[in-house]
Amino acid sequence: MMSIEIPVGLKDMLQGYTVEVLRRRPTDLVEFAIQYFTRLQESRKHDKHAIDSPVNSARKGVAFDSNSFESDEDEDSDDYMPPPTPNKYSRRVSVCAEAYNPDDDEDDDFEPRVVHPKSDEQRRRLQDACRDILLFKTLDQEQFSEVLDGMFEVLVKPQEHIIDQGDDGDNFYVIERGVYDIVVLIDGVGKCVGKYDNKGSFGELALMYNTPRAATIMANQEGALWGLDRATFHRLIVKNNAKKRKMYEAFIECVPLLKSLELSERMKIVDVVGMRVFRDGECILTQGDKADCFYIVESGEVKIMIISKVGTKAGQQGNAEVEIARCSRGQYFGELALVTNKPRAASVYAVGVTKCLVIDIQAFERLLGSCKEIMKRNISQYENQLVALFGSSVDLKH
Ligand code: 1OR
Ligand code: 1OR
Repeated sequence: MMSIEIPVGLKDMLQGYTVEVLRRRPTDLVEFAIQYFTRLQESRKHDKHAIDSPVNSARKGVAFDSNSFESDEDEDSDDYMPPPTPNKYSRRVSVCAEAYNPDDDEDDDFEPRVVHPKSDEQRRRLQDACRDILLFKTLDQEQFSEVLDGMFEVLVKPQEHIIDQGDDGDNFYVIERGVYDIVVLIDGVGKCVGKYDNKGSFGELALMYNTPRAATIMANQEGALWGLDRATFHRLIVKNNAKKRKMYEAFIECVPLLKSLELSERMKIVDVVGMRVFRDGECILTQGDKADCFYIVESGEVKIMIISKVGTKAGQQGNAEVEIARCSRGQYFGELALVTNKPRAASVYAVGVTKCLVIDIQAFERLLGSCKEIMKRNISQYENQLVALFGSSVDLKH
């Protein structure tokens, strides 16, 4: 009997192509095949390059579920064959074409996906860590699930530099746990300008604007992060930013607080804002809590309530929430705690369904620094109003 030897990798390669054809349903199969295999070749070159970098290979090493896939050794060997084109159901790790260029129409027809398979337990932890990530808040379900597929776990040691200021950007990171210092060189000296405390994300700027890393991020203790590679970040987040700019441009133009900023500065705010929708009566923030973000009302209304000591019928003192102000479209709240570095001075509730733009504290510091004077002026008005409204009998909790 004649035996035909099937070259190693052929089956995977054709299977990958077939899966993409079924997923994309291109009209021209030959044209699609040319694009597909060109990308595969590019991604293989890129992959080999990435493996050369110790940082990248370390990052990848921890990302993989050791039971289910080939090791870095396999990738390094000369026989290394690119894994099948990734899709949601693929069990193998795939790293695909590098930069997504939003102006390149071809990319719309063919967008290879990066999938890092995860155990149920990893996926649950990842979902928890990503729940409040503002950059993901304007993605649709499908885009969000692609982001989750593309993320890989990174374990870090105390003092480890996850990012060094001045480097090129490789990944975007979401924090699962750990405390991280933000260090910026000021007159040649590294100064800690802030911290991430067991939540948040970093590393988006170099990837969004193709600039060197703007800060060093250093682990204070042992921690866990989820990384997203540059190409996937571009394809999903940067592409979504164009849509976000269109959606919020007109609104952001008419926010009085932001009037003094340049258009480009306002657009940078749009790039990093998240959108949250609150139900009628839902608590948006609570008096006394630690603050990590700032809000602008896009539609609906919020009421601001403080806990005040009131006399009861029996002549005893009790605590009651008293409404002190409302904010509607274009107005902001949640700045006081960020400016004064104190806990939230009041609680805020939605009145009717309310949509708010949300800006995290680091972006607030970075992008709204020049608006702080306006905020401070308004804050001094709060105190005057307070005295006018309640006289001296009001007891703010702090
Ligand atoms: P990146 O890709 O530039 C460093 O890599 C990351 O640090 C950056 O993205 C942000 O995600 C994050 N200025 C610049 N980048 C910051 C800052 C920051 N904070 C966090 N990052 N400032 C500190 C604000 C508290 C302003 C410093 C002058
Ligand atoms: P935050 O970060 O402290 C609660 O979180 C937010 O409620 C606060 O920022 C402000 O945005 C807002 N008048 C108007 N708005 C207020 C006031 C206020 N206090 C807090 N917020 N006050 C005057 C009452 C007539 C109270 C001043 C302490």
